[in-house]
This record gives sequence, C-alpha cells and structure tokens, in this order.
Amino acid sequence: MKLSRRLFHRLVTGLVILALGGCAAPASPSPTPVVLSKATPGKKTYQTLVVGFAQVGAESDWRTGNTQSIVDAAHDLGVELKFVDGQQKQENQIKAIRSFIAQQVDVIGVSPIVENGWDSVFQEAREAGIPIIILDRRANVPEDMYVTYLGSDFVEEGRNAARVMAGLLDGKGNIVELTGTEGSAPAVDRYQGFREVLQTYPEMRIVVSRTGDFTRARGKEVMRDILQSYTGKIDALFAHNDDMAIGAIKAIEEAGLKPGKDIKIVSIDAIREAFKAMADGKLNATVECNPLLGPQFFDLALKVVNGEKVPKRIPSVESIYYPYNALEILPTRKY
Ligand code: GYE
Repeated sequence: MKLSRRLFHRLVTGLVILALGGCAAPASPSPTPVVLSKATPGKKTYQTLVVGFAQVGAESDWRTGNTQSIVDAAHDLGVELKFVDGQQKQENQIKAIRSFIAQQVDVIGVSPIVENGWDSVFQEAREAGIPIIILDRRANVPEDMYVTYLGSDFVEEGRNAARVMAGLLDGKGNIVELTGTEGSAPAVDRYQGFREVLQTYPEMRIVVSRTGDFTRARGKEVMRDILQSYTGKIDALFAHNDDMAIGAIKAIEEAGLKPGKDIKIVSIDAIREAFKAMADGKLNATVECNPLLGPQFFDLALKVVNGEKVPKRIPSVESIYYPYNALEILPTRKY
C-alpha cells in the first residue's frame, strides 16, 4: 500500500513537473539567456534524463524491494521516471515499452517476466533509437538488441542452494522443489543450477517439482497438495524464492510437521521475512539475490545516453545466510 501511494505521488509529481515545464518554455528566444545547469553542452545529466521502466509486477517481497530501490533512486537523483507495473503479464510490459517509445524517453529499462517473446518490441525501440537496459531477468534476444544486462547469476544461486542442501541432508534424502514463474530466467536457471550440483549426490532425489509462481499463496497451496500425495516421504524443500518457502512453511505446520526440522528448507532472495523464519528455526538457509539495483541502473542509463561504453553483463555480488546470526542481521536488511 505504502509503495503504491508513493508511486502514485511521484507519478503525479512527474506529470505536474511536465506540465509546468511545458508552460515555462519560452515561445521565442529570450534576450537574457538563463543558465539552467553547469552540465557539458549536449550531455545529459540526471536532472534532464527521462527513463521508462517496465516492471514485472509485485509478486514477492524481492520485487517490492526492487521497485522501491528504482523509485527511490530516481527521486534521489532527480531523474524523471515513468514506471509501469506489468501485473505479472508480458503483454502489459510490452504495452508499457511501446508507450515509452511513443513518449520518446531517453532509456528504457525492463525486467522481462519470461525469457522469450521480446524480439519485436526490442526491435521497435532500436528503430526509435532508444537504448534498452535489461534489469534482473534475462531476455532471450540477440546481444545487440540491448546495451547491458544488470542482475544476478541465477544458475549459481541454484548451485549454492544445492550445496547447502547437501550439507543439511548429509547427501541423502527426498526433495520437493517449488519453482518460480514458468519460462522466467530465474526459474529456468535455478532449476538447472540445482540439478547440476545434485548430480554429484546420487542419494539426493527430487521427488516432485512444481511451480508456485514466486508467490506465498501458491507456495502454500502447492506444498499442501504435495504433502497430501507424498505423506511421510519428504525430507526437504528447495523453493526458488523465500515467499514460496514462507507459504510452504504454513502448509507444513498445518500438516502437523516442523518446518526446518522434519523438513529442511532452503530458498533464495534473503528477504527480511526469511531472516525471521530462520530466527524461528523454520528455514535452514537463504541464498541472497540482490534487488537493490536502482542506483546502478540509473548510473548505467546516464552513461549509455552520453555514449560511454558499459559492459554487456554486470552480475550482482551476493552471499548465503543461515539461522545462527539471523536475528543480528535482520535489522540491517533493506528488503
Ligand atoms: O527471486 C523472486 C521474484 O527475478 C530474481 O523474481 C527475481 C525473482 C526473485 O519474484 O522473488
């Protein structure tokens, strides 16, 4: 709620500023030139930069943290941000990108909900001469369709989750997997990374793998169904994000079992709620995935419009967290 009110406020502010800007523009050259900024002529500054961002939705605490980071960074830097929440639908994100093209923004940022289906709209942006920065989730397009991709190494996150799981299970046991949104880069990569490491542990088996769409509600529902069909056969849960793990923890408790003990749990993101669950002994580890990408995103956007070269791929730096110091770390977590 807090977020949408703030967003609304900023969007309205943006519109007001736009309107004022329109009125203030002189109809004919003024005799006394007004110096508005000390910027190098022809170069953009944060204050003159206009950026459109097409977000996935608000499916998880990770996503809320990501949106907050983008909105706050725009505000702090003085960038004009046109933000659209895609409400978990690719067509909404595509529509948003088209509207950014029509509004002739300087840069378009997008976190593609799924990997495929971006070629035509990215092509349209290219024809309009507007650079695209991919944030968080990868898009399956040729490299020359975007300027840079900033986000986590999801395969490595999956590998790390499996390494931690192997330690918790002593290399032996039946695992349930709750996967993220089907066709999304993090779901595809975490699935793959987890299995890659599992190959070296022949006595660890994934007995069932189902999607929980990265949400708490689905995580709970799907885990409840799985517990009914596999009663007494489950040793562990690997959830592709903390929100699904938190939903699943409820289902495990409702089934009369102890999460974190009867069923070991490893998930990904490292949201505040995960630290609370670890402190309560209900979650055994969380692999960090950093959503606080706002400042880095606008830094790149400015460089790109000013013709500076940026790396094609910028990976985030991340850790793994465990219950023993969860309470101590909790107050430092920003999402
Ligand atoms: O792990 C999940 C969110 O794309 C990395 O999306 C992101 C994932 C994150 O819904 O919680």
